[in-house]
Amino acid sequence: MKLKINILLLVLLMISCTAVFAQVSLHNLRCELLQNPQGIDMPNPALSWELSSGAGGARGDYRERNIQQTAYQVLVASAPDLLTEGKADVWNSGKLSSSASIHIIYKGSALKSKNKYYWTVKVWTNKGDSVWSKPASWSMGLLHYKDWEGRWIGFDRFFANDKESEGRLSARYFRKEFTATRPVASATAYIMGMGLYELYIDGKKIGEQVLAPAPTDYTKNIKYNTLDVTTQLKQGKHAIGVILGNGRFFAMRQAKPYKVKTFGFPKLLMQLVIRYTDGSTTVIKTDDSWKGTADGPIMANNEYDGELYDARKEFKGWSEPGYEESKWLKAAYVQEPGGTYEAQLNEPVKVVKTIAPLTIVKRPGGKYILDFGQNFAGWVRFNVKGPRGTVVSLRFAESLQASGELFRTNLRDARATDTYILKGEGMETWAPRFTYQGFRYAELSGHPGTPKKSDFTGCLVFDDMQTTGSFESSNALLNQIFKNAWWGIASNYKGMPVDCPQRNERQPWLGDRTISAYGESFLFDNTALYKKWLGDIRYAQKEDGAIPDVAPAFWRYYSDNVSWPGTLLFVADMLYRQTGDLAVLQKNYPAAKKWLSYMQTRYMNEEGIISKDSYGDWCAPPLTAEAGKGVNADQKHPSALIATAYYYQLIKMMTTYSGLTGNEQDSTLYADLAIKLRKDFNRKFYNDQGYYGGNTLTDNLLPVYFGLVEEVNKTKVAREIARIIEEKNNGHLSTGVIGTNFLMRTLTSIGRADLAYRIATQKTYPSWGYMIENGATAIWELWNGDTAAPKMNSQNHVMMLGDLLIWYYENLAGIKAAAPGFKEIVMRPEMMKGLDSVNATYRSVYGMISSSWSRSSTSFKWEISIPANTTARISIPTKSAEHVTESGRSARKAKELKFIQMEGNRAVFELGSGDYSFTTEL
Ligand code: RAM
Repeated sequence: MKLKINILLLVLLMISCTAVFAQVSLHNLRCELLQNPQGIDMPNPALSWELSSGAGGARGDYRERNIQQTAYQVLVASAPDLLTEGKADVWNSGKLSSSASIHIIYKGSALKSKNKYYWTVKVWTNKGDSVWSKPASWSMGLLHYKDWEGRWIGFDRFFANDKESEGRLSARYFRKEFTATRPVASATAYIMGMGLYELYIDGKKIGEQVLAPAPTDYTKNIKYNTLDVTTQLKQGKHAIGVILGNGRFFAMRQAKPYKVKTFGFPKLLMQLVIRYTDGSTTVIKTDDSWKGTADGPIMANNEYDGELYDARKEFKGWSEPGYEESKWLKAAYVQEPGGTYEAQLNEPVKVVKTIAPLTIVKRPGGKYILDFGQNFAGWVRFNVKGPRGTVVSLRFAESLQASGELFRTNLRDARATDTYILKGEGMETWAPRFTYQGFRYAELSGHPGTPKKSDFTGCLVFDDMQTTGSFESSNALLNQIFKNAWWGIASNYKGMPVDCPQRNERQPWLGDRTISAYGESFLFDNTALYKKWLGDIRYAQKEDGAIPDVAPAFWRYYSDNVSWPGTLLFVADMLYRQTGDLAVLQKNYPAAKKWLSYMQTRYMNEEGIISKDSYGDWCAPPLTAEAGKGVNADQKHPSALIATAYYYQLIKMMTTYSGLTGNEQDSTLYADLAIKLRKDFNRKFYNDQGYYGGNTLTDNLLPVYFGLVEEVNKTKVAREIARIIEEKNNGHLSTGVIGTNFLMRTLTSIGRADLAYRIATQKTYPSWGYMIENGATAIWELWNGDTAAPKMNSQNHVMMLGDLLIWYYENLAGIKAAAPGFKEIVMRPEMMKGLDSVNATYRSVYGMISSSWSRSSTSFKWEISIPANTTARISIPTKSAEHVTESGRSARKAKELKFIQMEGNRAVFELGSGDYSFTTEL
């Protein structure tokens, strides 16, 4: 009898072991946040992985609960078949006791330029071990300047077709033939085509990237792209073709040298490294054996003005072997741009989405207006058939005039026109290469037939990032604002975050992204882009410490204010908190320190006040839309309160970050300065009536959000904020970019989420709903975009989003990081009258987090998913903890849930990974 029991036990144990074992799986292996990246050029990249208990990620997949990693082991090898413990020839980390599964710094043998590395990981958890993960890989770029074997080629001069006065050049074409003498094992192209390039091999375009590489200040730093072209190359004859467009290299407005930075004529440095199967290698590199011409079909191009393409000038077969190149010129050696070379680690820009026109309407004079139903950035690809020499043009605009004509005044002098001249050889399909426009409407002229909707495709062009989140609620307006925000954000990512995609500006203004970048991160994985942009800002920093308002500083604005340059630290802070990557802080700390001290020395008076400011609460709404009618919105109201409050907040961040980044020597200095500034600020700006400064909404929001308000005054100031919104503004905001950055979260933190909700769901002026009521399909630059003068009035700008999207996720869905990277999550959805359900997901670096709640007057239901290797503290609105059930059982009694306490009418629990389904009575 005894023996029998023993055997039974053993069997049971075995079954449960196997079951657990199979449930811990690993997926989404990433090197420096990208999956299988090409051309990493850092000596110690970081590796991350996700654990899950099911198929991985989405709701319903986290079957096993409370999984915590206890150890890991990483193997790196030079070939996939060496990825076993005994054979891994590059790195075997050994089994390390650690819960860390993100940003694991590579510590193996020195990584070599151009090599490809394969890696795998195994983890141990409290619930069993994983097997070795499916291998991932990354390839190294060129680590050293000397790895570049070729020389810069180009033509440092104008050609006949160049339109110097327009700031538009004809594209430069380069070609080179070569022979692969042996069977090819692998081939990789490393390319810097300035300003923009397209690479062809044997007539085929390489890669899906467009508008590449990412723009930078080329005198400081240049991004190269690494492209695997192994499948293109067989033993035998080949040809490389490269087209170069202006991009940001040859400035679009040459006539404004006081403002615009220009870099010269297009130029190229590339090399193609071919490894043969016998182990030997050969490098095809740019030199003066290449041939070039500026007399090709792209007769003029730049971003603002568009492209002029004459298909009659196409050179058939120019990027294939055997092309008759005698009319082409010998490529000239040209000066290198000056910047260091770095692999582009941010995602390439691509045609991410296409949309069909909704309507095509005939207009007088043989013209047509295409309406895509959506304001977006990109271009139109079209099919056309007609006689040789027919000139077809598309002019773009965001909206129409009452007459039905395009409204183009707000583009300022951007010509925003693409022109195609037919070669007359049957159906011709064309899209521009080196331009993009921000538009909803396109006016077609010169079309030789009857254009059909199906001949036109709107191509949305932006950085090919992973989607991080979704959001839906019971409120249709909130959902529509979310959609508009998605289009606005997507339209303004172009290898850097620009302010707008349509007028003659399109600049990466720092102030537009201070907080918006954070909200954007809930929709798009913008980590690599913003890391790159922080680099752009650091490169733009002057010797003395000054940081510009635009970076890369294509427009040279070094106006010395706090709020725009302060974005360096705000965005670094955001990346650290959202992704847990401490390296971001380490990298940016010195630049922030230098700039803060620069500002303090020059602009802080003895009373601790910084009066120097440039923009004030930029684009705050005029009292009524009517009052703002025809008024230019570019009016500056510098504010010492804003400058000083921001400065204080930045110093507070530095106090924390000095310790985290190994700069402890600064901690006390910053801490003391913060204490002094807080006193000074209150002395100067606090009014005993219970408000700050001029008692604008923004003047009061900043001190509250930044923690500047003395304890005794907190209630008064909070009451004043509510009074301004309820009584003065009749439930509306009255904030510009600065105030809107902190509006929704401040209101929520003072217990007035209801007011935040009221503001967010307004349809009257000024509000996001008002924009939509007046036809916005993205987010406007101005609250009164419908009445303001066209001079500075974009219909596709993200800055007015402020902290709205953060609020959607953190406060409506209740998904918020409590520890960097969402290692700890706090879930506390706000309940307010009128909002009955929210369903949101967010893909964190640990995996998918989801929150889907709904409620009636008497009950609350909540389904959540928590990724493995994280924990969450959740707050459930309820009558009492006893009323809460999880999957039909009492939550208080469930052993995977830890009841913490009641906080008002909420029950707080702690739990680990898994899918949970809560129900309770209200
Ligand atoms: C305008 C735009 C831009 C803003 C600057 C200060 O050019 O509104 O978004 O940052 O002004």
